[in-house]
Amino acid sequence: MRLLFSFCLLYVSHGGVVKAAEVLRPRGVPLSKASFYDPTRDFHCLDGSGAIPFTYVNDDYCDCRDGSDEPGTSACPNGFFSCPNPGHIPLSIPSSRVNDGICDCCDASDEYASDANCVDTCRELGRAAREEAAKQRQEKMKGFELRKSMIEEGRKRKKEAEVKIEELKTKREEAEKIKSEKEEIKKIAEEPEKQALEQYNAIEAEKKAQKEAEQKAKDEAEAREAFTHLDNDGDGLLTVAELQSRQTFDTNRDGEVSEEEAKFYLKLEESMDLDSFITSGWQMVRPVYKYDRRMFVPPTQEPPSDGLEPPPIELEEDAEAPGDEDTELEHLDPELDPEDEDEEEEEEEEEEGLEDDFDANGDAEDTQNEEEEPKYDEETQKLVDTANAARAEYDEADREVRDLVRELRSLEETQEKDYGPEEEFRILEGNCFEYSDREYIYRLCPFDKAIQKPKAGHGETRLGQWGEWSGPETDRYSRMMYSNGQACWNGPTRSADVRLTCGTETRLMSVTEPNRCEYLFVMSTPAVCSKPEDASGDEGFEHSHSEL
Ligand code: MAN
Repeated sequence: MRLLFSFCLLYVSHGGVVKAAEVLRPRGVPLSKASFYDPTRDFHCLDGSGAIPFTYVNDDYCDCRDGSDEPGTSACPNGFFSCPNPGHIPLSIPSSRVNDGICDCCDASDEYASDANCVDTCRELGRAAREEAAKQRQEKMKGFELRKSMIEEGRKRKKEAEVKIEELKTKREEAEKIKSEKEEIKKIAEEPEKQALEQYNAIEAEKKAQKEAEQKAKDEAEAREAFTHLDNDGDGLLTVAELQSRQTFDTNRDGEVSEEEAKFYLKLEESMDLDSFITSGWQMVRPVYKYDRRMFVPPTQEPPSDGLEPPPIELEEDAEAPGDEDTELEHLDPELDPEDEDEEEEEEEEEEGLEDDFDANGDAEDTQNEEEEPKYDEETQKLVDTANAARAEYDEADREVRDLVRELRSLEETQEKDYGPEEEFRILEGNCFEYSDREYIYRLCPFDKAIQKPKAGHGETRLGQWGEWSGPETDRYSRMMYSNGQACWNGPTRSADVRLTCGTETRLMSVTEPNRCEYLFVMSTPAVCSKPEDASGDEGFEHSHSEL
């Protein structure tokens, strides 16, 4: 049996001095376990499963259950071989790879008894790895420096916001004071205005009621007069025959008043008494009756205005040949009021001598439709103006208070957010970062929202609103959760998990959707860069990892 030893050089740091040392240990034993392999004593299996003479170590026969007696051979299926890899990082490989013809260790130590022509590449690989590590360390250091300025800026902004909040509070107090003063002035101005308006409205209502009563009496008198005129036999009843005796009611202009035509004006009854005529009959009879009467005004009086349109029934019939189907009575519904509002107004205006309101083309001028502002007497108007001015000033003061309250609330909400233990994330607020993949543009606005926008147009989809820091307990500020996004079809509401990694700029590195409607954003930012563990220089790399 032959012990397979390898001589290994080790750099040890002692009192800050680095010097080389030789450590003799069996093949495949890592430096950290060298002390367990003492050739002057029996070997104790590392799992405590037994002890064997030291000569049994690496004798190509597996004695220990954990394979620790065969670190340099492939005898134990569960053993491990350590490549010393001088110039690079030591590597542990399963012992089954020892002498299997494949080069696993960069120093070729795993293929000491095979035909594989392994070449030692550890120095080149080690140099490249050290260069890469140094580069990364520099980046990390740069990120760490940037983080410091983010902290500084974040703290500055926090202070500024605090100052601003105090300023706004003072302003709000002043604005509230002004508002209550204006409210008082408004109340004082509104009291006499209210009284004057009540008085004014009472007078107006009275005038209106009076006018209406007069109008009603006038209408009634007209109705009575017409009734008397139409009631040929003076028996107090208008009959079908009486109406048939008057061409006025020949609605379809066929030369005779049919029973149907006559009944239409009697609400489909045989006759109508004076009371019914006043309350409902006159309303239907009036347009044709008045039009007809006007046709017979004596020539000395002004003929009906050329431009004055007859009531619609008459007009249609005038324009069409007698017996025209459209004028047949079946189209007339006694429930329908043959006289519409405009016609009524027209009549009244005529009677009141307002014909001048019709222009040369016979069109009514707009004046009648204009809603006129109520005209108050001078004193009431003055009170209304004063109250209006006071209301306007109060509204302005009220708006001022509301604006300040809104601004204050939004600032206070910002202050309540957790921008990291050292305010390092605060400056990200108000900025948005984008990432594009084949199909979508993703936008992350830290402490606000995450958005997905299809490149093919359409609207944006809300993936989530700022929720909380969601990293593990030991590293809470490494992940952000944006939740309560738009509901997913037949699924949960969308959410975005944002993982933060150290980088020299804040940017989105990738966005994926590992589960439907659950998005994973990876964002680099200096805000999470910690101080590199060993920033003293390249040697540090060798101190901890290299065996020469
Ligand atoms: C949209 C996008 C996708 C999502 C589906 C779910 O197409 O928001 O990311 O997976 O909806 O229906």
